[in-house]
Amino acid sequence: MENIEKRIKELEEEIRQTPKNKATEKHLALLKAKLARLREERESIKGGGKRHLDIAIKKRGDATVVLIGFAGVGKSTLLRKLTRAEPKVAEYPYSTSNPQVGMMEYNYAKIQVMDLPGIVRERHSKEKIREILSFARVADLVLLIFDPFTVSEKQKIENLLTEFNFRLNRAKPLITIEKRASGGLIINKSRDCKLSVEKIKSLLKGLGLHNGIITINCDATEEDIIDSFFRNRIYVPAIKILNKMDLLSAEEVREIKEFFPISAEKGINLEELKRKIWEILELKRIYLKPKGREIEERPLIVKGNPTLREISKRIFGKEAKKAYLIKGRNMKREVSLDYIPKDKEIVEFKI
Ligand SMILES: Nc1nc2c(ncn2[C@@H]2O[C@H](COP(=O)(O)OP(=O)(O)OP(=O)(O)O)[C@@H](O)[C@H]2O)c(=O)[nH]1
Ligand SMILES: [Mg+2]
Repeated sequence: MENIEKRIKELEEEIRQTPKNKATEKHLALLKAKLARLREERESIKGGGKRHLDIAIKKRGDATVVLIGFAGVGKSTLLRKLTRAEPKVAEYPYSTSNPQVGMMEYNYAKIQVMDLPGIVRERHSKEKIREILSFARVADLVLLIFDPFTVSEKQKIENLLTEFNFRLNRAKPLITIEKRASGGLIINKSRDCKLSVEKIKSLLKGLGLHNGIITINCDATEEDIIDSFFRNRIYVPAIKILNKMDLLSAEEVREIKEFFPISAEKGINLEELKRKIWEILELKRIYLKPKGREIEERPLIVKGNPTLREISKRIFGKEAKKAYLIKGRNMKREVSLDYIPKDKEIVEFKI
């Protein structure tokens, strides 16, 4: 372990001291990739260590939203307001020591909300922070909560999340890396990719890959290639929230851009927040009409853009023969099973 630590320090130093220009680009890519590999190795050794929070939380409901933030910003207060859960809320920080969950009902969807212990840099070890954040691996959406006292430190939380492999609000890069036993490195890249073949090869060598096929179908960065190699990165959407907006003037709230302002305690903007959560989660209500009967009262909740074929398999365990959209009384139109229904559409299946 000490040895890895030492090599990491040496590499960091070498990267710092290398001038950044055209001539050194390739070498820097190699060093960066080597560093990423060592860091990964260090994590895998530490990951096997003892656990502090000995609990497991099952994913339930139609989607899971996780609240992350420094201690005392109001995460537990927000959980109480969004769900019927009653976690401890206290004036002193670090009041939540284990993850708490509640279920939020919105548009008939059941959205699991998970409140995590507040992160405190000075008080928590890296291992502890890793452990807290590891609960967010199941998240379909992360809410990064700040208050007026911590908003200037947003970068710290973002850096920690990046360090522990979260990639917020970023699409997964279209890169595949196939390892081979021999044959050297074969690079297939689309026009979008502006990295030179030489640089890509340096990165892969730094990662310890000397034989394989890499296919890049996006405007990839060096980090994207490193990320794709390790395969353990979590691509998840996030909303940055400024809580306790009641403590600020309207003018001050406006100045804090890119944050969604709320007051959990005073209940300000919470309906708007729920709507935003619903939109980002890409949830849809599909109303089913059994043949010859009334439309079912509770819709089926689906995530993303499934086709009618996929939906019929999910509810009947097999593919429907036909599907119809119902538009008002006596208005029934047959649609293809490849049709992707929109929110609130009414569907009748023939099975
Ligand atoms: N003024 C104001 N105070 C709030 C608001 N939301 C929460 N608080 C207060 O902030 C304090 C901390 O709230 P918690 O919900 O316990 O915060 P937490 O983020 O869960 O804290 P830890 O579990 O310690 O990380 C409490 O005194 C809350 O009453 C808000 O919208 N406005
Ligand atoms: Mg709490």
